[in-house]
Amino acid sequence: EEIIKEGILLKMSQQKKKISPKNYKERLFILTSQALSYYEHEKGKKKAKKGVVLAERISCVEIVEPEENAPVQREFPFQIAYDDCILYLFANDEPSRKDWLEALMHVIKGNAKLSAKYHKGFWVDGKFLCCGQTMKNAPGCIQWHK
Ligand code: 4IP
Repeated sequence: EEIIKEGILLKMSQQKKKISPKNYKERLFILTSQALSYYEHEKGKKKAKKGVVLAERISCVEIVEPEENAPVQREFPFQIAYDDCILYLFANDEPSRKDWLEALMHVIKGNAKLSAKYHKGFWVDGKFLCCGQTMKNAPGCIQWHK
């Protein structure tokens, strides 16, 4: 499978379980036309696979409003919404975030069910900072200009 984009990004734990910790891990991300996969790495060298998001399941890719007083490594967040999950990733700078969003858009543009709306804010402590909804899969609150 041809690699469209590859690079190291910080990710927030997806907190799929109620008791999941909220933490941040640096992972090597690899995007193909089929999927976004992430791996542990050692100085950029690919190690164990930690997860995968299938391209066809993705409904939205957009920036997120950074948290207040975000540490430098979390100033450029973006989100990948799929199934009932949101994967939050953090680029090093604005150009890198823009590149990732463009590459992801390219891969998902043909998807049948891209969302009309999304959430500008993070989902933290059981609710969205933007709209206060408490379900992680709550419909987006503002228009997504794809
Ligand atoms: C883990 O924390 C890692 O952050 C996982 O990320 C994450 O899985 C887990 O979230 C979280 O519990 P510990 O390493 O402290 O156990 P990674 O897979 O990149 O190592 P995700 O789903 O974010 O990949 P849960 O909710 O999936 O358990």
